[in-house]
Amino acid sequence: RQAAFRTDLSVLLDQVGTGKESLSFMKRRIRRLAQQWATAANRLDAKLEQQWRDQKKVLVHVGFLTEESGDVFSPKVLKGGPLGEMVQWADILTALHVLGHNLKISMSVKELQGFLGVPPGRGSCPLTGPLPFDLIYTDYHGLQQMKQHMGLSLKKHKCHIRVIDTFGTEPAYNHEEYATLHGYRTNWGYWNLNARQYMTMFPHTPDNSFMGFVSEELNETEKRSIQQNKVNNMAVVYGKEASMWKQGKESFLQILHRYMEVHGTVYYETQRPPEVPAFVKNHGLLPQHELQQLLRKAKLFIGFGFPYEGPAPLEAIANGCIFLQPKFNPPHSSLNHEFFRGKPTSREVFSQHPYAEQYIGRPHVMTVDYNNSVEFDSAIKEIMRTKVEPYLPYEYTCEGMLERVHAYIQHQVSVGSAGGSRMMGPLFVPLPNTTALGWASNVTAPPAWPPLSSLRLLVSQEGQSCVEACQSAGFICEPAHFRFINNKEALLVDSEINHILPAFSVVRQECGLQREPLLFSCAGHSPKYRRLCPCRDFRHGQVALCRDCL
Ligand code: U2F
Repeated sequence: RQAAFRTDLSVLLDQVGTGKESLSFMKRRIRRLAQQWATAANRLDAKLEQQWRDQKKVLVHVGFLTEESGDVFSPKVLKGGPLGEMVQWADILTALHVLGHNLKISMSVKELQGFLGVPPGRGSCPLTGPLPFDLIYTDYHGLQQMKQHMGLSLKKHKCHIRVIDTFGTEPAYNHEEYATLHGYRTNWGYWNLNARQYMTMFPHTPDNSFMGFVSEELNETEKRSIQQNKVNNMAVVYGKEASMWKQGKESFLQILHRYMEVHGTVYYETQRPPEVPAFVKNHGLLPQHELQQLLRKAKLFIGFGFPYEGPAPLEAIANGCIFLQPKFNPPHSSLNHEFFRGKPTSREVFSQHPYAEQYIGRPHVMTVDYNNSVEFDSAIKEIMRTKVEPYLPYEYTCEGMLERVHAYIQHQVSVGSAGGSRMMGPLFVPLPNTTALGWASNVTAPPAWPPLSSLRLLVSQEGQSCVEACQSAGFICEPAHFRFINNKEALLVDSEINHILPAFSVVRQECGLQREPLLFSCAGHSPKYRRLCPCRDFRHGQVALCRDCL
């Protein structure tokens, strides 16, 4: 069946259910953005020009909100706890609904069992027969629950699963045997999925797929009125929980206060949190739409280093604020920071919000060393002088998210229908007969996605990862292309260039190919190797898609 765009969200709102603050938060958000989604749906509909879109049977099982996983998030929704994940799930649900798929939503193990056809009370009874869904979106908690309740058949149906994973999972952590042998085993990783089945909040780990979320887009009239009403000396602090204001913040807050009126949205019960200095005008935790109003007036949104990689800076920038954030030197990672410890990634985070730094940058984003009071002081002065327009990258608009999710659903899956057991697309296809120059024309079915025309072959420096090598050349690493370059012919492309695998060992003067497709990794690097990197082009404002990807 062909999927048809939906602009009415009432069925979705009914499906989300009631009884928890997290669900109410998500529903408020869905309602508030309904008009934006409808406009975006109409625009994308026109852009796709009648392109056929399969209607998929989709199950969304939100593991972290199930009672069985402890659901620590719901009780904190109104108390300054994390909301980023709920923002993202609300948007994923809306995108799937708007794209016209046949959607089922589960927020408990019981519902999961019901949808999967597992008889209640027979927890370990494996699902028999075909899987009633083409795609299942879940998270690490949900994956664990599915393992318990689907037993062995999870393995068989694994290719239909997508795992929403904020900070990302690198291939070395995902491959069970490799992770166990080489010290990459964590509580979360080692599911032996194709790394592209993990979907992240920001495009920070190209080995995974970038799912994202949305932020409100302003029309021209709103943009103009915001610019007219900006209060040049008004700053809002990024941090809704008192603990984010702890220790070491006084010195730069004092500097900031010399120039600006400082506002906060810190949750409190009855008394003002002692961590928040008296000169700060604290509004308490605000509902999302009131926060937007505050950001419309403010000139500066200032980060204290935590939370990492949340949605709020994008909202601030979209409302015409400049986002000021601390540089991390040395970078934070699972090796040196409690928050990242045990997460299945070695990614180094060089500032509070690397996406804002790398993809947006000045004048909207300033990343400075907060320990250097001179640098900090001059950043504040510069911010007060600078005029900026509200800005939202296309990939964070409703249309951008719909476009991306549409492309994944239609192209990233193998053609298999519900019940099929083929592994997800490209990695498991036999290598085409490639030659140095002719590989684009010699490809046999099924067609590659992203298409091979997007491939740009590069050799990294010693110690450099393919993430960095591609980035420095203005491209993005594309793990789906590894299979085309992991062969002798590709290495012969330039036998002169002394080429983790495929790569060239500088010491041994030897090339090495990769035998385990699950270990193709954009992130890998080693001082002893120069890597062969499959980069690709990307659309301006939509890094998940190559030029010919739609
Ligand atoms: C991130 O989670 P957070 O919830 O801490 O992320 P924030 O950027 O603070 O914002 C989440 C939403 O909270 C809303 C705001 C954002 O959309 O509009 N909000 C609000 O409604 N009222 C207020 O007064 C202030 C904010 C990240 F997203 C998670 O993945 C991480 O786990 C977490 C820790 O790094 O950080």
